Amino acid sequence: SDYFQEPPRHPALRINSKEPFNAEPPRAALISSYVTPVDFFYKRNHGPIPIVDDIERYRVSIDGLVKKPIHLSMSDIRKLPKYNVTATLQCAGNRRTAMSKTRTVKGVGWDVAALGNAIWGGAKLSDVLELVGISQLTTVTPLGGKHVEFISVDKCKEENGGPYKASIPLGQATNPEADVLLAYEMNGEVLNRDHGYPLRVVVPGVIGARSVKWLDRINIIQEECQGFFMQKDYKMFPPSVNWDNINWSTRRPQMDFPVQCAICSLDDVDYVKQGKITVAGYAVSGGGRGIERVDISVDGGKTWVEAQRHQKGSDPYVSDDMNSDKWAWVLFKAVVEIPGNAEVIAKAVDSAANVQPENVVDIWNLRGILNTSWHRVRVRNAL
Ligand code: MTE
Ligand code: MO
Repeated sequence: SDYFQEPPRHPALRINSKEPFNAEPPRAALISSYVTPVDFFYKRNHGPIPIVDDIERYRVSIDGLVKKPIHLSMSDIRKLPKYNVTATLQCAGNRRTAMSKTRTVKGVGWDVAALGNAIWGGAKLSDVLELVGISQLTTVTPLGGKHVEFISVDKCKEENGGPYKASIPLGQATNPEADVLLAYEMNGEVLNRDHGYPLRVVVPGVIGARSVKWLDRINIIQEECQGFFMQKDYKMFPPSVNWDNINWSTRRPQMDFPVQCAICSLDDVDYVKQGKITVAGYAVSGGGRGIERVDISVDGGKTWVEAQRHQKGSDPYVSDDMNSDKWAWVLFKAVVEIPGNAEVIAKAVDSAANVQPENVVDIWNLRGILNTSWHRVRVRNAL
């Protein structure tokens, strides 16, 4: 097989697919820290992990609709101002297994942990693009470039053995406030092979699929990337669309992540002693929208209490500027009285007052993406 040089991985990861390697941490491990340790950060791949071993000769080319294409070495990139951005990366397929239970969907199954929160260190894409004469906040180049395509060195089936690729609009790429990074560090360590060594893109607030790992080339193009993962995948279709009537061109590639949350202190069905229990989990939204509120119900949604939220330390922090890391999740916690057998629900509200949809059937889609429905778990009385 092509999978004989995979890196070592933490044995606690739950493997959803071996080749390509797709795995997530157990729920409780996921929320044990605000910054997710690299070992416990979900791994989402579409092919074997490539090996970039000659770092001296590694170059990222920047070309396409630019006047003077360039090649950047890692030391060229490290010379640019370094930024540390705390951002949650979430796969669009997070919580797919639960969506599949209402009606079958196509795709790798995931529980609720296909996401992680890391401190990404690297150069801002807006600074990098200035090196080819594209200034900040440019939305179209003189040569007609409107999109920035990221092309990897990996090889995947979906691209017929070609590299993984994706694009974002030029206006986002050249906006320093959008914090799009070419990252070479994760949590202060050199980025490891699983997460894109030596260099990956991090597009905060956007589905993980656009954060291309093992970057090879940045291509300035007129139309958005025509690759498989932009045009034939990662699009949100209505429940009426099936594999017989699908027309991919009718939908835009998904970019921003909608508001999401999940309980991680309990399994889908869990046995607890009657009395007070702690309901804890994460909440996160896309586009830099913070989390305004997390509501918890222990009676199937009849009544609600508000959870405490925090970022960084363990202290609850609920002032106006609580989303000090605007691209990052918040962890939440509520101590609730369990009446007996019960359905425990969490739902989040973001800073734009977006609320999660109540039922998964209403947002069912054939690729099983963006299951952001209210997160429901069942508790039973333990004797
Ligand atoms: N980049 C490349 N080159 N190849 C890939 O398969 N997967 C994407 C994205 N970037 C992928 C990629 C998807 S779908 C997600 S969710 C994230 O990487 C996962 O990043 P992680 O493995 O670092 O968690
Ligand atoms: Mo993903």
